[in-house]
Amino acid sequence: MLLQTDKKKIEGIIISLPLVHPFKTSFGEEWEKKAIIIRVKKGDFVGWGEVVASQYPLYNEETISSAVSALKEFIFPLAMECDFKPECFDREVSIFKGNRMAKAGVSLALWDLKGKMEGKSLSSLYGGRRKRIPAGVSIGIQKTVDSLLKRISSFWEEGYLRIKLKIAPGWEVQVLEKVRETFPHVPIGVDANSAFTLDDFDLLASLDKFDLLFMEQPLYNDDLYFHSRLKKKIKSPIALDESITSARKLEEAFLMDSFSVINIKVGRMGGVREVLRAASFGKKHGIPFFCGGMLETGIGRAHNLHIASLPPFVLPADISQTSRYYSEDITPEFKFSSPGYINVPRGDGIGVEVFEDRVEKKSILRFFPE
Ligand code: OSB
Ligand code: MG
Repeated sequence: MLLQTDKKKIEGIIISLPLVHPFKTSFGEEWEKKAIIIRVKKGDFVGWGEVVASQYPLYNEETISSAVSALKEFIFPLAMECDFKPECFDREVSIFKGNRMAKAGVSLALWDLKGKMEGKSLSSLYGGRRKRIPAGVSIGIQKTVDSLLKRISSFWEEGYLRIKLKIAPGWEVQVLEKVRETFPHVPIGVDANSAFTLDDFDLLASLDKFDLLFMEQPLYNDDLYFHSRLKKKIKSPIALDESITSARKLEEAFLMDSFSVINIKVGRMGGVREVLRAASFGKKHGIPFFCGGMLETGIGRAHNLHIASLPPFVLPADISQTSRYYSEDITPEFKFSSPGYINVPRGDGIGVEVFEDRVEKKSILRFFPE
């Protein structure tokens, strides 16, 4: 029987933050970011995590509400049984299928707690090397090509090292033609968020002429095999995002020759252990990684910076300055330390302060273990 006071030591807080600019992908448009912030307490120490599920199951199958029920019913109780030890949690939680974003939010909070209790940064706990992370930016679909060109130009001037453009059927060839006309040398990748099909191989091959850094998840969100078929037909390097839901999937995709580079997101992969496994596989086989993003608040972004410090993360990340996302975040602002680079925070755990008053102010629901 759990004591009521113990149940208060782990909680989820749903917050909502308005985005500075709406973010439109092949699957939908977001005007505000809803996130589930995880807070765990042990003694005087507090650990923070973030669940990156969205309101609707458009990126993957999880949602904010599916995550809330998974957290309350079985993920929080498991974290308590593990006495908030992240190694125990990451190992035991794997008996539960799916619900990876919900699991990852707690995994991250427990790793932050451990870092703070041991006086170590997450980067050092994970075996990270990099002190600063090369930064890219991901630009959504705009109302007009002109406004897209303006956005590219302003981010490029700010110093981002590469630009990722969201594409979708009808927002590809003609748009990229204009983009390349205006910016012949800017390093550009594209992300389709699984919007194309087997009927589109010729269309996707016609993007070869735009000299793309990568083409991210052009096909089905759970697919490895057809991406390997597509890879033989196009020159743009394929990046996988949605399909890589575990270290084992990464290995399968590698054996199938389905990709050239990988977008790693801890939420999509269910927690820190899975990312560390993927990183050791990536290191062994020389796979280039970049750290992806889900428009995280400062908490998730700090976690991503630590992850991106691991050896295989050689490519510019989808980790941008705070100003690109929020006018008022729940941590201090992330800014370039020199153009195109964001430092890995150096304090214990995530290494950044969390403004608890802002978390309170933005919160729309709080919940505890059931
Ligand atoms: O596919 O990488 C994606 C944001 C929400 C959902 C999916 C994706 C993205 C991004 C944003 O591309 C990257 C960022 O956080 O800056
Ligand atoms: Mg993506």
